[in-house]
Amino acid sequence: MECCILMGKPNVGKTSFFLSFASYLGVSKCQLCFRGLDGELQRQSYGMDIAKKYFISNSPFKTKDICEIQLSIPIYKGTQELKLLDTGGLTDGIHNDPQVRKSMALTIKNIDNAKVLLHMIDASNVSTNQINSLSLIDDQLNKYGKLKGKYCILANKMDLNNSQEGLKHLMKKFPDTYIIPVSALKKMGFKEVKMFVGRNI
Ligand SMILES: Nc1nc2c(ncn2[C@@H]2O[C@H](COP(=O)(O)OP(=O)(O)OP(=O)(O)O)[C@@H](O)[C@H]2O)c(=O)[nH]1
Ligand SMILES: [Mg+2]
Repeated sequence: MECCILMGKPNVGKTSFFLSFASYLGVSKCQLCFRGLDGELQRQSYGMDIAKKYFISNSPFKTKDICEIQLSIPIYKGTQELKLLDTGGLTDGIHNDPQVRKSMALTIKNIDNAKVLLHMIDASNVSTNQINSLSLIDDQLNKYGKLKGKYCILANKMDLNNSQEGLKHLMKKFPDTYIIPVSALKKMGFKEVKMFVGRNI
């Protein structure tokens, strides 16, 4: 089964989008598969609300494993099954925590195997100097994504005040990339993401 992967800096909202988008596509109870660095797969079932409570956090590096969910997405002649992958956040340079370094290595390995790449950026924080602000790793992901092809940017947190400014900045910085404004919190922009994934998977 083909994979679509969510990638980006920590705290940009990847897990929030992962769970909200799955519930938008009709998943009410999620069978999550966690794959650790040793490659071993663990399956667990959660109600969406419990999953949101356990796996979304305001502190960075909450997600360290690769988390999978199976989805069905409308395509031209019917529906297509795919795996959506949530990943640990990536940062610039070499992180001092070995667990975080392992998580980043796992993310990069999975990006390489995925067919569709969704690069999430926090539009409310592009010009600040926080863990989830736009930085060098975003340039690198953009370069890689464009080379690979089936790639777009999800500008998340569009429900926040300063995100419109952030979106303008992203459009200027990445003029030749398809950018979809979304809000994982308010389920905004999900139709466009569904169409993009459906076209490219
Ligand atoms: N206002 C707003 N907040 C959001 C949105 N999406 C996520 N957040 C908040 O951003 C914070 C980080 O969300 P996560 O989904 O855990 O982010 P992540 O990218 O998975 O982070 P890591 O697992 O650490 O890499 C949480 O406090 C979320 O509630 C959004 O669309 N709007
Ligand atoms: Mg996460």
